[in-house]
Amino acid sequence: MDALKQKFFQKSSAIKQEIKELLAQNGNVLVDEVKLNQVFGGSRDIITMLWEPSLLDAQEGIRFRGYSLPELGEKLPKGKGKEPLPEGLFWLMLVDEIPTEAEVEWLSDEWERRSKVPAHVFKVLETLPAHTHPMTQFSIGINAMQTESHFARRYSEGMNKNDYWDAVYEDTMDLIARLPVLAAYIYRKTYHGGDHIKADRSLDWAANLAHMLGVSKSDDFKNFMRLYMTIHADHEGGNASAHTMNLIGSTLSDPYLAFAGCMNSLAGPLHGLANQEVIHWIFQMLNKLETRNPTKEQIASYVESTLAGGKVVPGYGHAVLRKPDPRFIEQMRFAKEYCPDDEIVNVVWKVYEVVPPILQGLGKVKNPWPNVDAHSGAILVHYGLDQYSFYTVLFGVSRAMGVLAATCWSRALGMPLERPKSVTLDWVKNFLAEKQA
Ligand code: HAX
Repeated sequence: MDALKQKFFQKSSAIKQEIKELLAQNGNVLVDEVKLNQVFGGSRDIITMLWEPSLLDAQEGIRFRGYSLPELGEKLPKGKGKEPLPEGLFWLMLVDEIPTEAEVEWLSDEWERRSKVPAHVFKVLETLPAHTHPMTQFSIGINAMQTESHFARRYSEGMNKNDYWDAVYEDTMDLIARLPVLAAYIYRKTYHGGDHIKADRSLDWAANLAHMLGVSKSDDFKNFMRLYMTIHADHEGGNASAHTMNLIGSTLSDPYLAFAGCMNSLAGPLHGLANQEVIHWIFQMLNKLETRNPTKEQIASYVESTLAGGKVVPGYGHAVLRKPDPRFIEQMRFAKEYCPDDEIVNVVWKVYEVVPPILQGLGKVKNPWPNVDAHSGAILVHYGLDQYSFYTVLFGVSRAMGVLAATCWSRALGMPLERPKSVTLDWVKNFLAEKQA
């Protein structure tokens, strides 16, 4: 058993026991109450799930095992690069420890060792029409890889429930290892006529993805990919994609099937697809205004026309956050260092000055500030990755780390089938009538 797996087993066994004792004493303690507004309003804020890798604070933003993004920037190993390695974040999310440089190097090698995608997956992708959206291809590719699931095979052979964590750990490691290869294959197939680039075994996980995409040979792009993969990795458990993962996983569907579902959820424009929508919206605006350097007044009038058209301003707002997203700020920090003069990056910064007061003025938007998706596209365009339909795939590769780490925990802790309660409108009316009586 590898050292990470052993560490995870020891920690999760101890915490399983701790939870048992905690619930024996406190199982009936009330942690929340549900209002009708929440029943009709997308279940906002209702506490219903345990999710170990990260926790989101409405004001502060995301913390991974207690660490903010700037803190992670200081503490996580950086290997040969200048930004924290996502391998280190995965280690932290899984076992709640900041790894050493040597541990992270081991994980890079381990993922490289597990990275072979079976040939039939590529064959399946080749049968799809050329215009198939990259997220659809990604989801189909993940489903096609399910033939390799340790969990599915061992379950069908009668696996003991005490061993679920072991099979899920193996699937987690394989899947994370293979996703960059799958993503790069989809990118090169869709936009570069199938001119694929071989992995560079000397590179870490994110840098190798940057290499296989083949849009820029610069070390800066590798650094951006390391940062990108780190900041998108997890956003607690209630967001749509993570929750989908949790829900599907709770049926003991294997991690491949659950992760494909997770990606289908990420592919919605109110969620992960917003990163594609943002850059699409920016280029539409620049084309309409026939300038690459719009004034704030021009941007404001374009925002107004978006709203008047009954559409949302992509990249702005959030279901939980009430401040500018620290993931946006981290990307801004990167862009200020690496590409401060890029014209699209500068448009993103100008949009940041213009949009919040307009959304605030509507009086209904709870969070007028930018989210993670408002910035990423401009930096990708800077490095030559301007096929924005591909952007959510990159988000998905990163998100695998958080949701799969959480799935390891769910199976190790023996979490049951997820099954919240729904009601009908008649039920609500009767409930209110009885309450009044
Ligand atoms: N532009 C215009 N209107 C917006 C808005 C925006 N960016 N954000 C919210 N609103 C509107 C809502 O559509 C809603 O209007 P109605 O009452 O007319 O339906 C009203 O303001 C209240 O919404 P809210 O409570 O502030 O926001 P929600 O929790 O309902 O929704 C969303 C959160 C992220 C879906 C929303 O802010 C939005 O649509 N933003 C734009 C799309 C986007 O950037 N999504 C990515 C979010 C982050 C993420 O998941 N990344 O992957």
